[in-house]
Amino acid sequence: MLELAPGLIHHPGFFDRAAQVALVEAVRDVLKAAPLFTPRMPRTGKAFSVRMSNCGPLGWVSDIDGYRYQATHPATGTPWPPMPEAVAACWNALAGTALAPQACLINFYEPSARMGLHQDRDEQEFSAPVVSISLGDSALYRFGGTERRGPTRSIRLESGDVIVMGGASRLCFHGIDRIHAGTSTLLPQGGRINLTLRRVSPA
Ligand code: MD3
Ligand code: FE
Repeated sequence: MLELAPGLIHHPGFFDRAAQVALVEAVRDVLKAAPLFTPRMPRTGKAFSVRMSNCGPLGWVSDIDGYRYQATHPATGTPWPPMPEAVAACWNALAGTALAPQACLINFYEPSARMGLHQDRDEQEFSAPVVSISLGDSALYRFGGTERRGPTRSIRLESGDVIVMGGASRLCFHGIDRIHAGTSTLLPQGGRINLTLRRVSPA
């Protein structure tokens, strides 16, 4: 593992190929029950380039009314499917907290998708880290400090990597600048899946 900044830990190759294949299979099952939706920016309604779904008790959604966590899928109205065992096990191995994860956001990136620099601050509990799992094509991940205008660094995230953002890095700015299309054979149609695990509320 590599400490990129205080509390920002990179675990390259945490999941081996067989574990990645099993995770993709589990994500496909989740998406059958909770299909990908296109989130929209609050106020403007502009579509994100990333499509999303969730599993676990709570899911993160964004629409014209704002960002929030909710227990049901915005289109189907049904509860999010359970978090796959291997995803919860990753949190238990790396998060360093007794609090259980409540939300697993699934981000699907086509090669042209991006995620602008932002902070994750829609949670009511910041003592737990955010744990992020990368699958499929590699991505250029950018992170800075807790001020939007501060300096940033970039690293490449590969399929099977896990990033833990806790402590002093829990509220750091971060984003995905580009997807390196064709760099992984994990997803037959290409693209990238990111699973982001979060604790939303205090114990
Ligand atoms: C939180 N996702 O969903 S990894 C997001 O790869 C998000 O899809 C990106 O940012 C993705 O909110 C980046 C998750 C991540 C990375 C760094 C963080 C979350 C973080 C640093 C501080 C707090
Ligand atoms: Fe984020």
